[in-house]
Amino acid sequence: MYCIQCEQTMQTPTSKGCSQSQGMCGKTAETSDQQDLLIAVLQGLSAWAVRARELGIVDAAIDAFVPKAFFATLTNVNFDTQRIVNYAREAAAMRDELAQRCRRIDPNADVALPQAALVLADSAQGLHAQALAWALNRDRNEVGDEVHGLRLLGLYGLKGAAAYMEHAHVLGQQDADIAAEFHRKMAWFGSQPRDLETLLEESMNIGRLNYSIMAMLDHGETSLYGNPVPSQVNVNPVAGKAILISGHDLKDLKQLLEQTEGTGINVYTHGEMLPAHGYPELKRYPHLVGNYGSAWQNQQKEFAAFPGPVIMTSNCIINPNVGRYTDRIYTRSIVGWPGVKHLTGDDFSAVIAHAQALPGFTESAEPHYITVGFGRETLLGAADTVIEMVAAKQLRHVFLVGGCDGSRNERSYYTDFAQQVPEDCAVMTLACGKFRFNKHDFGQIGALPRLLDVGQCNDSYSAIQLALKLAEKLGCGVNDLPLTLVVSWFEQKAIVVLLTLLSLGVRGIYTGPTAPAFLNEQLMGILQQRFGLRQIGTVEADMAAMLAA
Ligand code: FS2
Ligand code: SF4
Repeated sequence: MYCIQCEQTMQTPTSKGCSQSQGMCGKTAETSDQQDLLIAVLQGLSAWAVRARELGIVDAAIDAFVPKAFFATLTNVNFDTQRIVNYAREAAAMRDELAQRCRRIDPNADVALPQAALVLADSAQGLHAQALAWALNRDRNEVGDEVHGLRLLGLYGLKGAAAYMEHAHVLGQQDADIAAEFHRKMAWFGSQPRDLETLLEESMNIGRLNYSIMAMLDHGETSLYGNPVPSQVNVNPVAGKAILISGHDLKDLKQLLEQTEGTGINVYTHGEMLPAHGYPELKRYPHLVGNYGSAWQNQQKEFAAFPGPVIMTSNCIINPNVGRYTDRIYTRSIVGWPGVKHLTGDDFSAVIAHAQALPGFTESAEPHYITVGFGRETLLGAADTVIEMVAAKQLRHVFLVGGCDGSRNERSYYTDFAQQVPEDCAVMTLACGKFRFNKHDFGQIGALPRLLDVGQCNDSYSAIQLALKLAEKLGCGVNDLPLTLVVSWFEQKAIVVLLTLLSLGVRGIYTGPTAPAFLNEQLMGILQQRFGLRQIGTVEADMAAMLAA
């Protein structure tokens, strides 16, 4: 096992990366190894998808399958080895069928990438041997840490982009040009490139590609569910039967709301599903009663205490056996945990029946409201107000404080930071990192709330749109705005969002609490030198430096 993809990876003074029998997240060596093999097979399939396009063959099913299966290898998504192996077999079958179609047009059609000729073994032993041969660190000693780390920056960035492609696809959004570029990147990173400059440039290209993907996802969400509007959300329980839904997939929530209508069951959002309360087509259901709990790393306590079934629509799932709710949690789509019921299709009746059989909340708690829904349209609509407030010296600075949450104690930096933001400054936030401070009352600044919840991690697209709009209206660059990004790392969606920001020329981003291990010292040095990327220090010193800049 060799997995180094997230911020919580095991680190000792002498070695970095989860490399024993199980990773910090609970992923077994067997699952991890099979995920490496799946990546190799997907790279081979993508190489054929690139070749097929040259022959005029564009296969929408393959364009959807590759990112979806790749998504299953992200942190905290799929821990079920058999499902990973099934994806690999499906990919190999698609690849062989596509090769045949190509050869019907050009009998000599072929691709050079070795992964394209990978024939999966029939036995578990054979698959294990193949997985070791295709381990992501297979030539690390030969190429050195810098090249290896840069390859992983691209590969993990591509994983994040794949996740957003799948989220968009679920909402009916697919783009043949985006898919073509995605396949090219998959195949290219599969070719074990070694040139540092090209690797860095291709990582930036993945960032640019992801900008288009996030735009496509934004279009999918807003065309189906409307533009988010500022909305109050109760974060305390309401008496009655209850279902909790987590992850990023708004379509699952919509279907659940339709099917629970009139049943007396209350639906609660959890984690990255919180922004759903701002979408007109979702918030109109009165039985979407509120948000429960906080970020993913607290789920073992929070799900254990929830008196109804739980649905995980995407990342981040962690071991349900610890909190003893394995019989009460359901996975969807790419999510998997061995022994957990997996729901396919559009029918949630099993979860609904389960909720009816469980006690639900016996009494309501005093409501506590927070505000969400500062999506793209709302933010752009506030651009003139922001400019006027800055000109009148009423608004000094905006801090975007957000990103992924995690378990390290050092993450209290983000709570302290948000709470110490001066009264004449505002905080924009997004993704699950917001749960560190989003129940705190930040009050108002003029006509604006001082805390603006922009949405999920992918809604960084909305924050980027606001920054671009402000820069355009003021006739300056994004880096000249009184705006600082203070983001927290965890998994691969954060990596690709960072690549997007860097590719758009955003400089001086503060990151923390610790970099994922693949971003070794040399790589961080490169990113610091080229993009002014900074590591967080103390709240007081960082805040002073940001305001002075
Ligand atoms: Fe949080 Fe986990 Fe959003 Fe990440 S719920 S760390 O996957 O994607 O943000
Ligand atoms: Fe370790 Fe993170 Fe990989 Fe899990 S996803 S095995 S915690 S590096």
